[in-house]
Amino acid sequence: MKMFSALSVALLATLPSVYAHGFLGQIGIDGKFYAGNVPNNYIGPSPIRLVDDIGPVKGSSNTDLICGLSAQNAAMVVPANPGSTVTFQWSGGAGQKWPHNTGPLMTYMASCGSTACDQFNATGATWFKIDEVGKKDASTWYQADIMAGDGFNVVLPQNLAPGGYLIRHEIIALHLATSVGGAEFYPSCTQVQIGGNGNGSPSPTVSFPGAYSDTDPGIYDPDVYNPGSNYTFPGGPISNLAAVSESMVPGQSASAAFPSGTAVSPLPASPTQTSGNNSGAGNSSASPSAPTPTSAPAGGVATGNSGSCMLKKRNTGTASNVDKVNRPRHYSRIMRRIMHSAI
Ligand SMILES: *[C@@H]1O[C@H](CO)[C@@H](O)[C@H](O)[C@H]1NC(C)=O
Ligand SMILES: *[C@@H]1O[C@H](CO)[C@@H](O)[C@H](O)[C@H]1NC(C)=O
Ligand SMILES: *[C@@H]1O[C@H](CO)[C@@H](O)[C@H](O)[C@H]1NC(C)=O
Ligand SMILES: *[C@@H]1O[C@H](CO)[C@@H](O)[C@H](O)[C@H]1NC(C)=O
Ligand SMILES: [Cu+2]
Repeated sequence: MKMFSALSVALLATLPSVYAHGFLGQIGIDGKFYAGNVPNNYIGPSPIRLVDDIGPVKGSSNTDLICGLSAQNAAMVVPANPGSTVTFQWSGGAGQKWPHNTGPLMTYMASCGSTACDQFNATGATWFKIDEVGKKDASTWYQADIMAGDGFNVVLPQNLAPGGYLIRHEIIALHLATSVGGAEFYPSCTQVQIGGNGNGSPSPTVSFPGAYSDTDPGIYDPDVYNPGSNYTFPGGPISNLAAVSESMVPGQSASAAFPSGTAVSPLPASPTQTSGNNSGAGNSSASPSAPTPTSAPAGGVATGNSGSCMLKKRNTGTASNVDKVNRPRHYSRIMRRIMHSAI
């Protein structure tokens, strides 16, 4: 065993970039931050539903598309309001930044109805899209900023009716989307209790699974690496209850406290977004208040190098479910063996 560990360490050291898909490491609401639990390593109460692996959900009919891999209800339901600034901080797993840079970020919400959100079974929930961002220019996606460690802010719709909601914030990683079934879905669900006195009734709504098809142009995308290509978001248009705005925000390490007064810059409207109608996108007159967070708990993003992602076969049924980012096949096999032994 000792020999094998030494070998593992040596191999790990020689491989360019190892590990990692990722998960929503923490969420901030008006500057108050809550850790997400590290998959398979419950730490303590969180409003983010616990997934059991950092690997992707594969396949548009997978029921894990609702809230992530084998998602379990979270213990906390945290307060928010119409117009609250919600900050999503993605992590690539322990000590890693989010590893992907290709594909959209989309945010949906669903009412928990008369059920407390920590008890709410999201199967059959009625979702409405509040936000989506894709490419920032011809060849760069906003997701690249997430990979660089940034957080992402969404200002919640102004006319949300009070009550319990799930916020389903999702990254679709499209680096393998040139094959049908290649897209990697990373949904997350956060349980919030919306206050205020809004009375909006969302329309249109979608269900998960159901909103996506494996052959949607924004999910199977042979042109994904073509700089001139326009991206078509899946999941239908943004609902009447659109986010007020969205923006990138500098990310923080898991160990550092979130400083107050973090700069926020609203995103410019993307010239390449071709579907949906986010009237909030690029609204530069909107100036969401800078977060003044309290703490940055465990499970958040790290400041280490980004890695390409690795290896885990989950919930497949389609080809190309394994990431093969610049890595010879035999490395993958060796690494899979090591990961299984080492963890
Ligand atoms: C949620 O509802 C679905 C469909 O009714 C059911 O299959 C599933 O077991 C339920 N989940 C839980 C945790 O009760
Ligand atoms: C993308 O959309 C822009 C704006 O509508 C258009 O000018 C351009 O021709 C489109 N590009 C492609 C490759 O379709
Ligand atoms: C987008 O939404 C705005 C505000 O609701 C509306 O005025 C505009 O017509 C919409 N544009 C499209 C293309 O739907
Ligand atoms: C832009 O945001 C400001 C401030 O939130 C709001 O008053 C204005 O109506 C918005 N404009 C559009 C086009 O959404
Ligand atoms: Cu991945």
